[in-house]
Parts: sequence; structure tokens; C-alpha cells
Amino acid sequence: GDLWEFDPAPESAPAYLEDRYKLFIDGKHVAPSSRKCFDSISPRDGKKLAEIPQATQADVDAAFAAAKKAFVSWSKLPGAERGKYLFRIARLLQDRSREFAVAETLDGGKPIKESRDFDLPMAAAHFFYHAGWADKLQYVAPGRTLEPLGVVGQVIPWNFPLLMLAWKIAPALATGNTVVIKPAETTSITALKFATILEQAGLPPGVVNIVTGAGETGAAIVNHPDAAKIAFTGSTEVGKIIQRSLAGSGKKLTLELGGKAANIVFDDAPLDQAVEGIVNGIFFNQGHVCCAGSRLLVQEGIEKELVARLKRRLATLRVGDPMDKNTDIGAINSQEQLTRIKELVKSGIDEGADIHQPTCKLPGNGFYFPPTLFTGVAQSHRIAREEIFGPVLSIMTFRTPEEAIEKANNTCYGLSAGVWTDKGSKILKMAAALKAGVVWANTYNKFDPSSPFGGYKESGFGREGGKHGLLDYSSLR
Ligand code: TXE
Repeated sequence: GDLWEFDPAPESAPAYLEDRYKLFIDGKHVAPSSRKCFDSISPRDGKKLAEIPQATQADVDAAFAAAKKAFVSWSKLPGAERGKYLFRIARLLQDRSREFAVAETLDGGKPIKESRDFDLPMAAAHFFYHAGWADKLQYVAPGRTLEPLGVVGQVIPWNFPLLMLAWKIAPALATGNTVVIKPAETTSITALKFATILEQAGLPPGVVNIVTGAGETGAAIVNHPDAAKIAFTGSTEVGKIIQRSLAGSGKKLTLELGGKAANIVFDDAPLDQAVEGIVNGIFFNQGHVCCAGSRLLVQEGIEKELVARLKRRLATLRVGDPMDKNTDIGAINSQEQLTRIKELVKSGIDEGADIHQPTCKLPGNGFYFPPTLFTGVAQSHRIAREEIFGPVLSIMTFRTPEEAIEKANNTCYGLSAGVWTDKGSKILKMAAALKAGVVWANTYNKFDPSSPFGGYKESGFGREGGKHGLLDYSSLR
């Protein structure tokens, strides 16, 4: 696609960052009322990058008050006018994409080639797509009128900080809502920088308010009486807490939670293509992906051949400094996540699966983990059931399509799945039987703003993207 020559220049990169950030409330950059900050650590080297404000209940209240006030005129603005702001935001993200890509990689650890070629273009695409909808809402549900809900509270995770922010903010604004959003505590920088894009776009004060902090700040948003809707992306554990705490509140809720996707390879699959899809499916963004293809189901006859090819491919992956544009697997987002991955990998070994890791030299500082394969995995193993959210693939086998379906669906999650085969009829059969919000065929990790994304079962409910996503930010009259 649209590649620009990229000089990683790590020395100059911090010029893109501030030492200490402020909250963004009612169009102003404000210090938190507590005057307290916490450190944002770069997983690349374990060093402090910047100070992030710790929002208090009073700050969250101020953000909701600003959003409530702004809703009065924002919701009445003609759709075409709202669309103009969204187009401006999209273009500004493109103009400043280098700066944001560097900040995203330094703060979150993902390879710069991914921030540059995926996160930034996709975030801009999400704003462009929703800008186009803002004046065409009458076509979403013909014969009905879409009404905005009011102030929406949004809480997002650390794996795609800016992209998840775009997924949340763009549809909310297109449909005429105003927003209070909180990024994850380990990756707040691009969200706070995004405030400067809103200023450049001339967005009216209070339409988007950005507060930072950990779980308590998220809970203050979720439980705020002025929130008409909560949109959450994060762990299934916290999703359950939120759903319980909102029971009976009348607030609309959408949850995008964990996953344990099956990537299913039949013996008639194009194997070279499948190997690339499997590698992308599990190692993209260090495996910090809710739809990661973390369970590989291989048809028995080709297991040996496919595993041998995967091992050869793993040895060629470059693990290390995410600011190096040749890096394939960057840094694990935080020390906590690294500990969680190590604990689950240990459980795989203890429960009797066979581990394979290529020999690779990891950087001495920072948080890193090598690409890992497990064979001999049983469905009862923790590594086959729990979301690892790291570069770890659990390989199992099947004989018939029916067995593949049964195994793939044998999980509490249902976000995504992959199918690799030469036969179109098999793809259709599998797609109909797999309990997953997205099923990719002979590809993996393909996204488009027009394509609704969301889960079955404990992966959550509600859809983001497409018409469905707009409906989740509206009430129908
Ligand atoms: O997630 P949390 P964590 C999974 C993944 C990972 C595990 C733990 O398996 O290993 O979850 O990650 C905010 N009320 N996923 O602990 O806590 C929090 O501040 C309201 C998968 O980091 O769910 C952050 O902004 N908000 C997932 C956001 O929730 C609360 C992506 C997500 O953090 C809150 C992330 C509360 N009580 C983790 N407690 C995916 N599938 O995409 C925390 N938060």
C-alpha cells in the first residue's frame, strides 16, 4: 500500500512525546484534580516514557458534564456538518501518521511496520468510512429514524490503542453522540495526543473528552449516571463485571471481549499460503489480538508436514526492537502481560504438551517473548482453553470436518475463525457451522470498516463497523 520511507531514528523519536500529559476535558488540556500522575513505561526497553494524569471521580464528572452540554448542539448539527469534522480528523491522522506510529510503537511495543502500515491507515479509514455515513443515516434502517443516545462512555484496551479509539469514537460521533473515553493505563499516549487532532479539526469543546487512569477510572465512566451507553473492549473478566454492574440501569451496552480462535487447515489447503496465514494469525502484534488464531486445527494427514514448515518459518521471524522496521515480533506490552504469558506457557509444559521455540537472541532490556509452538495439545489443556494474548500457538489435529467444527466450537469464546481449503463448498459449510463473529477463508486478520466485527458467547455482543455498528450507537424511532 501506501508506504513512505521510514527512518526509525529512535534518538529523535521522543521529540514526538511530551514529558507529562494532561486530560482533555471540554476542549481544554487540564491537570487532574488529584495533581497525580503515573508513569507510562516503554516495553521496548522498560524505561519511563512519559507521565500520564490520574483522573479522579471529579474529573470524570467534569468530562460527563462537558459531554452532556456539548450533546445539545452536536446532536442537532446536520449530518453533513458532523461528517466534515470526521473527514478532517481522518486527513489529520494521515498527515501526522509518522508521529503517531512512532508514539504507538514506543508506548505499546508493536513493530513500527505494523503501526505504520496497519494501525494508522486503519484508524484513518475508520474515520473516513464514518464521515461518509454521517449524512446518510436515513439509509441505515429505511423507514425509521436513527436517534443519537446521548453521552457514551467508552473504555478501551492496550493492544490497538489508537485503532480501538477510532473504532469507538468515529461511529459515536457520526450518529450524533458525544463521548467520554478512557484508554488503557499502559497505552494512553496516542489517545492524549489525539486530543491535539481534535483541536486542529476544530471539533466543538466537549464533544470528545479523554480521561486516563486504571480500572477505577473505567468503573467511574461505566457507572456514571449520565452515560446513555457503554462500549467496552477488554478482558472477558472485566466485561462480566461491567455487565453485572449495569444490570437494570437501562444503559445500552456493547462488549468486545476475549477470544480463542481456531484456525482450521484441511489437507487440500494451499500450504505455503496457509503457513503465512497461520504465522500472521498468531504472531501479528505479538499475539495481543482478540481474534488471534491461537488454536491451530490441522487435518491429521498433513500435521507432520505443516508443523515442519511452521518450524522453518518461525526460525526466520525477527524478534526484537519494535522501532527497527525489519522487526516481525516486537515487545510484549507490559511486565504483567509477559508474566501472564510465561505462566500459561509453563502450564502447557506441565500439562504435557511439547514446546518448540526457535533460538533467537532477545534484547536484554524490555519485555520480550519468542514465538512459540505447542504440539501434542489436548483440548483440556489450559493453553487450548484460555486466551494467552501472546505469541503462542497451540496445535491440535482433526480427521473430519465434523470433528473440526466440534473442536473449533468447544470454547467459551466465539470471536473469529479461519478455514484453509481448496474447496468452496467446504468453506461455506464451515462458515455456517462455526460459532464465530468472523470467519476468514484462505486468509486471516483482514479488516474493513464496512465489515461488522463482534462476538458470540463470552466474546461479547454488539458489532463495531458497518451498518450494525451505527445501530449500536442509536435508538430507532
Ligand atoms: O485487561 P482489562 P488487562 C485479555 C487478555 C489479557 C487479559 C488481561 O487475555 O491477557 O485480558 O488484560 C479497563 N471497570 N484482554 O488486565 O483489565 C482498563 O483500565 C471498567 C483481551 O489489561 O480488561 C483498560 O482500559 N474498566 C482484550 C480496559 O479495561 C476497567 C484486550 C481493558 O483492561 C475495569 C485486553 C473496571 N472494573 C485484554 N477494570 C481483547 N480481547 O481485545 C479495568 N478496566
